[in-house]
Amino acid sequence: MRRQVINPAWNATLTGLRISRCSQRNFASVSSATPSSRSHKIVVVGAGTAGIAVSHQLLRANKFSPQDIAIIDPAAWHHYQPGWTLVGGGLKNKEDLRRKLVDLLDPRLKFYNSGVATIAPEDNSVTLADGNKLNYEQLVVAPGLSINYDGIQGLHDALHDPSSQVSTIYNYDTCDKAFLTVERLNKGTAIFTQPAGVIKCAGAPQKVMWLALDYWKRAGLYSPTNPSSSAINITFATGLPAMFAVPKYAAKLEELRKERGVEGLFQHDLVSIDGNVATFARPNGDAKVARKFDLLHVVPKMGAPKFIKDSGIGNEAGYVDVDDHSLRHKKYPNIWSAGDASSLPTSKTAAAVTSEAPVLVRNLLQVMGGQQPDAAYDGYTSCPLLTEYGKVLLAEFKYGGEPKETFDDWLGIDQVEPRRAFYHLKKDFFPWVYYASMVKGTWGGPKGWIN
Ligand code: UQ1
Repeated sequence: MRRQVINPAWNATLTGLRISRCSQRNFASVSSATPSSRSHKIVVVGAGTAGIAVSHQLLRANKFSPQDIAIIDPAAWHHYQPGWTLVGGGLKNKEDLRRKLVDLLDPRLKFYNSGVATIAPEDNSVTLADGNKLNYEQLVVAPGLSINYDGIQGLHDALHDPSSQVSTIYNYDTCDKAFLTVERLNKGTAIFTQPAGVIKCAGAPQKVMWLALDYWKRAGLYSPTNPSSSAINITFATGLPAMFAVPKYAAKLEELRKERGVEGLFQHDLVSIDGNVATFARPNGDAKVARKFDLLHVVPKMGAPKFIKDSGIGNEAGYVDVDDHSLRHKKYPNIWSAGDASSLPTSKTAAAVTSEAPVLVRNLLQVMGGQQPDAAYDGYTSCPLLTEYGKVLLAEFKYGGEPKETFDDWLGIDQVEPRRAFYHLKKDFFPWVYYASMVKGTWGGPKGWIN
């Protein structure tokens, strides 16, 4: 394990972030410097998947001069986070999935490598962590999610202990530890958790498990047809009531779970780790359940960065309160949001951003041109769910949990069946097209190349 370097700026966050200096972007710290004030036509908060795609799609409209658009992000690195499940399965090196953020940004963008202290929507301004103030005509808020490592007692220390069998793929620093723990296990109980509540990429918690299962199967340590006499036994413990939120895919994944002898603990929400004991909360005040483990893959709790709610632009749950279809703020018509920190009631993925960004950009440009915005997002999102080495179930759906399958529409292929072609999309094509096109504003997901 690499030594952890703790970013002192994080001390100011209330979310309890204490893990990676680069995979998490801290937007809520304040430091002192000589404050100044600048104006931009558009300010974009966040240079993750949504912020960077939106910024570059805006530039490609050829309506802006250099520095008309500003982008704010405190991070040094930009990560292809969908690849971290592949790192957890030993299929990729995490170093290959990141780029220096500054190298991805078009020089026509004004880059503020800083966090955000607060947004003042009535004043059309953003105050940066370094005290500088930016005025905007239009604001795009896309800071992503914060991970609350302190939401599970004992998690922080267990993750940082190189000898522990506790890991998570939801972090640059520990995504490779996940595979080490899988390789190291030769007998006992492996538990894979998923919290109650919203996380990014809701399928990832079980992707890691399916790959680990396949790894142990190939190593002769797990027999799906005879789990009770296998050296390793496997449990999926989720805070949710089913394997997946969309009934079509949930049914298939439940079938796989049973077929493969994986124990399912539903509505079991991990709350603490103490040595080799994991404790789960149950609904309705039922007694907590404690389980011994020899390997624990944890998915921490997540939420929107606190400055969103503090700035008065969040909904009850703290996400940027935008219209489900126009992506325009419900109260402030010159504020927009896409990506994980938005209130859009869909599964939070990079695939969702492929459909959200063009809608946001079109509507924002129409509003700037004095027109009515006419583009509507239908909730499209996708989860390329690794079910074993070499196979992916390509879940694609829209609002209402209704399947919207690209290859069914196109070729009549039912995507509920795990396939090798989808595996190569996930492992080879998406990581490539992401850096070759998506971050440049030229990838429209199921629509193919755009702009
Ligand atoms: C996609 O465009 C994309 O972006 C690179 C992904 O990576 C995170 C995806 O997982 C998916 C599913 C898409 C959607 C594109 C197609 C062709 C189905």
